Amino acid sequence: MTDILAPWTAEEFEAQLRGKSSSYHIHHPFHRMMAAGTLTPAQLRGWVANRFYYQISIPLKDAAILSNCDDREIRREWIQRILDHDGRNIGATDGSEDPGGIEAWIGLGLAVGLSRDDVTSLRLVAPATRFAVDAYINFARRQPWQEAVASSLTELFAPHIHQQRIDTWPTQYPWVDTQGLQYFKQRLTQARRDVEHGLRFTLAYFSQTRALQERALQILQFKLDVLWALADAIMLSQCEIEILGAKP
Ligand code: AHQ
Repeated sequence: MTDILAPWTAEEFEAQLRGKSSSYHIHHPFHRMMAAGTLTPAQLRGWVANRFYYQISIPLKDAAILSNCDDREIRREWIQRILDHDGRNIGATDGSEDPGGIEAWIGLGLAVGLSRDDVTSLRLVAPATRFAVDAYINFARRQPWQEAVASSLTELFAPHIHQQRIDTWPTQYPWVDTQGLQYFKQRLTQARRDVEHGLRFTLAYFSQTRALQERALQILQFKLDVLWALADAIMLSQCEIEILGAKP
C-alpha cells in the first residue's frame, strides 16, 4: 500500500518522527518515579549500575555503524560519538585529555554511593538489561548502516530527560553528589549535535519513498521499545532484589 502513496514532505516526515515522543521512556513508570523523587537510594543505584551496560555498549554500536558505512563524510562526523564516550587525549603536548562519557557515568555511580567496581564489574546488571541493550547493538551490526543511523533518533527526545534530571535530582535526591550530574550536562550539547546530524541524514535518505519513510518510523519505534524494555528490566530487577534479597 505504501508503495503507491506519495512520500511525506520533509516537514511532515519530521513531524511523524517527533510524534513518537509519547513512546519515549520519560513516560515509563520508573522514570516518572525518578522525576517525582520516589525512587529509593537502592533503586537509583540499580538504575545507574544497569545503565552503565548501555553506556559502554554505545561505542560498540557506533563502531558497528562505522564499520558498515562506506561514506567517508558520514564517518568523519559519526566518529565523534565514539570519542564522546571513550574519551581521548586532546593535547598531546600538554597531556590534557577528555576522560569521556563512560568515565563520567562511573562518576555518577560514585555520586550515588556505588564503588567503581560495583559499576565496572557489571555484576549488578540484570539479564533483561543485557537482552535489551544487546538487541540494539546487534541491530546496528546486522542492519544497513543507514537504518542504524535512524535508530539513534530517540535522542530527539533526550535533552528533555537529561534536563529533567539536572533540574530535579538536587532537590529530590539531595544525598547524591551533584558532581555526578556532569554526564547529563555534557549530553545536553552532545545529544543536540548528534540529532542534528542523524536527523539531517534520515530526512534525506529515507524520503525517497513513502515505504522508506514508514520504515524509518518502524526503526525509531524499535529503539523506543529498546529503551522502554530497558526501564522494564531495571524496574523488575529492583523488585526481585527486594523479594529475593541481594542479586544471586
Ligand atoms: O546517554 C545517552 C547516549 O549517549 C545515547 C546515544 C544515543 C544513541 O546513539 O542511541 N542514545 C543515547 C541515549 C542516552 N541517554 C538516555 C537517557 O535517558 O539517559 C537516552 C538515550 C536515547 O535517547 O537514545
